[in-house]
Amino acid sequence: MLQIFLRSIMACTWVIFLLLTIHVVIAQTSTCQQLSPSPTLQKFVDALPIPAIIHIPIGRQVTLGAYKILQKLHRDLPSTVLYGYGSSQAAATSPGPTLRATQGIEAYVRWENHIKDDSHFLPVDATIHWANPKSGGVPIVTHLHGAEVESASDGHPDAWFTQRRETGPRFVTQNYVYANSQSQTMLWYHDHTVGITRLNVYAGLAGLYFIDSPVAYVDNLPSGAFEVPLVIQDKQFYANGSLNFPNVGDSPLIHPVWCPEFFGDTILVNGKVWPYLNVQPRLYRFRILNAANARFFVLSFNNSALSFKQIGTDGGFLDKSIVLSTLTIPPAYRVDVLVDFSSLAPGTDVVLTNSGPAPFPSGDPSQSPNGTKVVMNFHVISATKNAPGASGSISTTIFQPAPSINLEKAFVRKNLTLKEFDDNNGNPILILLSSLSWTDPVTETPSVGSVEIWEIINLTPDAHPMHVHLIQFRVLNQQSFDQTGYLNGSCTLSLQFPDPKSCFTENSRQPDVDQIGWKDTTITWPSNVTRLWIRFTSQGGSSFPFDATGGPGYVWHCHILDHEDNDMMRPYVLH
Ligand SMILES: *[C@@H]1O[C@H](CO)[C@@H](O)[C@H](O)[C@H]1NC(C)=O
Ligand SMILES: *[C@@H]1O[C@H](CO)[C@@H](O)[C@H](O)[C@H]1NC(C)=O
Ligand SMILES: *[C@@H]1O[C@H](CO)[C@@H](O)[C@H](O)[C@H]1NC(C)=O
Ligand SMILES: *[C@@H]1O[C@H](CO)[C@@H](O)[C@H](O)[C@H]1NC(C)=O
Ligand SMILES: *[C@@H]1O[C@H](CO)[C@@H](O)[C@H](O)[C@H]1NC(C)=O
Ligand SMILES: *[C@@H]1O[C@H](CO)[C@@H](O)[C@H](O)[C@H]1NC(C)=O
Ligand SMILES: [Cu+2]
Repeated sequence: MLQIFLRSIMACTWVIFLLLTIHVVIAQTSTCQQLSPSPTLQKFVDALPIPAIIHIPIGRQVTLGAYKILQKLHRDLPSTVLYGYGSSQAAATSPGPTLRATQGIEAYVRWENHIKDDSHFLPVDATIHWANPKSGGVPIVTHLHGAEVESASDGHPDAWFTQRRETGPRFVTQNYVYANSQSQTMLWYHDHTVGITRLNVYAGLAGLYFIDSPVAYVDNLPSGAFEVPLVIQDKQFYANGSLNFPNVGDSPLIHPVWCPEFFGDTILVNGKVWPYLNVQPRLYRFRILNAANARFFVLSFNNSALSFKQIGTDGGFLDKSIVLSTLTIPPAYRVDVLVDFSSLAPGTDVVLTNSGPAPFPSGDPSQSPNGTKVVMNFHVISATKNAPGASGSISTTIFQPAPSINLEKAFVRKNLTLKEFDDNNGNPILILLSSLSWTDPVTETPSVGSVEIWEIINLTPDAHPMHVHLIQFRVLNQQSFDQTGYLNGSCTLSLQFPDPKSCFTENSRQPDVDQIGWKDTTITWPSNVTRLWIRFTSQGGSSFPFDATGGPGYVWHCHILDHEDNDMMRPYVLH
């Protein structure tokens, strides 16, 4: 299949001179990443905004459109052109409004495209397989990340549509139905258009979606003003406020525009640059989302009196809470944490810091300038009221029991490699799953109700946050192997450690703390096999309340958006 891909690009004669080699050395500093620095902006001068909330009414459709907007992202930065979601042009924001649905009750959302631009305001790379509408305009299609949903409503990358009413080859409808048949949790919606997801999300097309449970699983959890969503992103700006994004690739003969990973020098939370939040000396619940294109955040406080008590992850509550001093949050992860400010005197400032290397985990210091090490400030003020949840007395025991995992009947998919292909200078030109490109025939065809183990074999130097649509999975384990030996054929992954012919260098290990619980996205570490336990049923084990075999099908992909756009995505369909 790779040969087919190569044959198709060989049609361009200049590529013949190109030798594709597997990445063995760290790529030289890329030209992609030498953007002019953002203007200097004072930190903690803007209050943290909270996106507007839309409660999806039972039985009635909500309409959300994508619009071109101007938004003030910092006190001293001129307004920025963005694409945002909203129920009208005037209401559109980035992040978009937070949708709140009820567990067990279908929600109806009509997605519209009101972006009238002739072409994208960010640089499209036409050498990447992308939507490329004949009549121009900006295609969009919205995916609800982590949702248990029929595929016609999943935001398939080829189900895009433009303001000019052109539609992609797998378009079915703009009227989506969300089953809300999974656990209570925080999902997020974002654009998923083939080949320009990185541009549409960077332009602003993302927002939160809660599935609220009528049952309180845990008593005394902070709510209302004390339950705060934090959507974290990195961006880079020109002095005039416009978004800066790479427009010359590292391998310009192959991809004139595309860059392997975008890292911005400025951190935004809920659409404001380095904001502050006034907090009372009490317990808070933060619902954190990493909505960055490629940056992994590793969060901590600059005050050892504080820690994170993690109670939930992508797919809902954890089995039991975990106290952590750092939170590792790759792109698309959600983390549900409690933070107790009650020991801090009014007037205290606590900074939420980031020490995540970029790229992850090797780290190129030039991609983590000082500004990226600061996320936001919490300014402690006097307590004004004593609402429920003010104390730290939250249960630490079972929140949501783990499923019983029976491996006997599980089908094991062994060939799911992540592989990077570089040019002569060691610059990545594409990264593939199972050495297949997006347009190759479907190879993952699980049956409804079956259980599979997906063994993801990372043959690249980077960690990739892998995401599977439709289901919540569990990370079973992970296991290091000798990548060089595997690639030169001197050992095999079909034999287990400690066989001398085995590439494995250890027994399998338990998931890392960021991989525990119900996940729809997980880190897959370099030179590791990461095994996912996937049950193709509703999260609780019963059947899907919709036909999961119909419609355009689903996808699985890397959630570094620059990778996803350049073929690190594969279709999958259920039977
Ligand atoms: C903002 O500045 C950049 C860099 O100088 C320029 O390319 C861009 O056209 C400007 N945008 C606007 C809206 O003026
Ligand atoms: C954390 O940073 C804030 C803002 O710079 C500062 O006021 C505070 O003293 C720092 N906390 C500690 C414990 O150093
Ligand atoms: C970044 O922060 C370090 C440590 O605080 C400081 O030494 C360095 O000068 C800063 N770099 C820039 C470019 O401001
Ligand atoms: C994995 O790929 C190898 C070589 O292409 C093939 O022989 C094997 O059958 C594949 N295994 C699975 C489980 O698909
Ligand atoms: C496998 O992943 C772990 C993190 O879980 C990492 O520390 C280790 O270095 C990786 N193994 C190899 C061989 O790189
Ligand atoms: C293959 O890689 C291993 C390292 O794992 C090395 O020891 C061995 O010499 C290599 N063999 C060849 C033929 O390159
Ligand atoms: Cu990736």
